Amino acid sequence: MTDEPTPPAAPPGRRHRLLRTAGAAAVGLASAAAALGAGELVAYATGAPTAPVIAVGSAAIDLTPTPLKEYAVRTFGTHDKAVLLGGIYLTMTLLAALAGLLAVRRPLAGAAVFGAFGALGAWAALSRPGAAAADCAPSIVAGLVGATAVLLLARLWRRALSTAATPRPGTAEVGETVERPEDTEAEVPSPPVGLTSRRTVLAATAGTFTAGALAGLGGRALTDRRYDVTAARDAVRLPAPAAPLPPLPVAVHPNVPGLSPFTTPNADFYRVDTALTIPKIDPRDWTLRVHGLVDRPQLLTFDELLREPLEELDHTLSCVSNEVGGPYVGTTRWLGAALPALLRRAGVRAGADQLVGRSKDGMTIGTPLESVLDGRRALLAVAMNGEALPLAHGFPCRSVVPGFYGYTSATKWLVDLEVTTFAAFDPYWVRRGWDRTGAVRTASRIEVPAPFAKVPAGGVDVAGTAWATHRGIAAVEVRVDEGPWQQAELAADAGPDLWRQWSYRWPAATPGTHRIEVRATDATGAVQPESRAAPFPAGATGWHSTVVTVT
Ligand SMILES: Nc1nc2c(c(=O)[nH]1)N[C@H]1C(S)=C(S)[C@@H](COP(=O)(O)O)O[C@H]1N2
Ligand SMILES: [Mo]
Repeated sequence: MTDEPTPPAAPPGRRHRLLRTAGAAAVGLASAAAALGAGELVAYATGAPTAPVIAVGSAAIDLTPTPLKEYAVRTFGTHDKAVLLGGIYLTMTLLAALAGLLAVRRPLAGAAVFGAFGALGAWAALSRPGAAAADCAPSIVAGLVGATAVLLLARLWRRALSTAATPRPGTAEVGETVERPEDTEAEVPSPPVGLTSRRTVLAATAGTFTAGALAGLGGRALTDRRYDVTAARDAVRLPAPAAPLPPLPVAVHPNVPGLSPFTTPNADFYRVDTALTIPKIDPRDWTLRVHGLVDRPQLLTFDELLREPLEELDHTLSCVSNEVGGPYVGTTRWLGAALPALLRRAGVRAGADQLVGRSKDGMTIGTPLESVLDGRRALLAVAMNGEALPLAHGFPCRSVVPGFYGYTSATKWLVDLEVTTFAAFDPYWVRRGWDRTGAVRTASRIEVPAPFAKVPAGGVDVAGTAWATHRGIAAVEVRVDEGPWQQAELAADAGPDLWRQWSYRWPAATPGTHRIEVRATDATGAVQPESRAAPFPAGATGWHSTVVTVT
């Protein structure tokens, strides 16, 4: 046992100041909870995208400069939205605490912070494409509730402090600090001594916080339920295709363990979009407007769309943001109405060269019109892999045009098609510097062996996928440690709109670390270039490689 002296107790003044700071921060946090809770409740009437945090987050996504957005997609992948929302909540927590500190000294200034927040949210909600005037209501109510809460709580707080600062004989409990006059902030005018106890103000602060949190969670749950369309999706009866495709031949897959399946299950299909909340569209309310440079504008309901002769299309969709070797690519069997037939019915006028799809949430995606009409199979898709489109993949209808990255062809939650010109309109991503054509670049990736795998010497199965959507893959080559290129064996060809899987049996003789590289040749004879390009602005280039250890 050491004989240490007991440390001196913290001077009562400092402990008191600490408590006072924490309390003031709590006043700010409770007011913020009340504000957000009120906002979520009002969003029940105006829809989930109008809730303050979602509105601000959506505006933030649209305002994020392209390099930062690329960084976020690269670093956080499909978790980028969770990271953004987490960042917003964290920032708001800090600012709310600061607003509380401000409010106990200058109540009106604290209230003004909440007013400013409300105004920011209102502006964000009104700036969303297709916003209605009422969409600012959740944020305005949130601002007012936050400002009121902080005024009331700060007042209680100041009363409690001044009560404590003026001890009456016998009122201080054992161990309770009695504030000395020099601790009182000079700028705080002493309100009249009331009977407000610390217990009252703590209860009021905690109560406000709890009520706000419950209102927020409850409001969000109610809103989700009110706009839920899963039942409507389950009720969709998909008509049989007019000309069904035969099943894909088994031989499209080299049957190497660990290689991804040829057709991507819906649940594993990559998701890339800017939607913080998935647009909820009831097919009974859905219409598709076709207009612009056409002779006969069209308006289709979902029932009318389903009465069109439906076609199946096996197709590999990929994202321009996919890095070399990356996961943002998938293959599916779409079902939908022929897009070229619909455009012909509308009567495309001479001079038009761009087809712009608009989504319910205001995304705009532009495709070269001549490609849509050049004989390729382009669809207004309603199903993937025999199921109505999953909500995250565009229910009830999206466009699909083989040969183009998603950002120039595959509008999810599609509600409007405009025939126009490239000169007249820049879609969302083009305005942010991306290539306006967005044709898929040839890509290939090694999936087996896994990176840094340890493999026994002998015959090692190397396998992967390659795609040059709408051109098709003619060859895949593999080389080890920059030796001579070897032809990989291509699995069966299911058509140019699909990826092609490949395998190569590598006679791995030398133990140690080896680097395997892959490159593909598309059906035009163009070999994938070695030079690395980042996804921005027209898609990544370069050879994928993987490092393995032979034991
Ligand atoms: N409404 C809407 N449609 C969209 C997008 C979007 O952000 N909003 N992203 C596009 C992009 S960049 C890609 S790669 C594909 C991805 O489709 P998926 O999420 O079904 O895989 O959708 C496209 N369609
Ligand atoms: Mo994309």
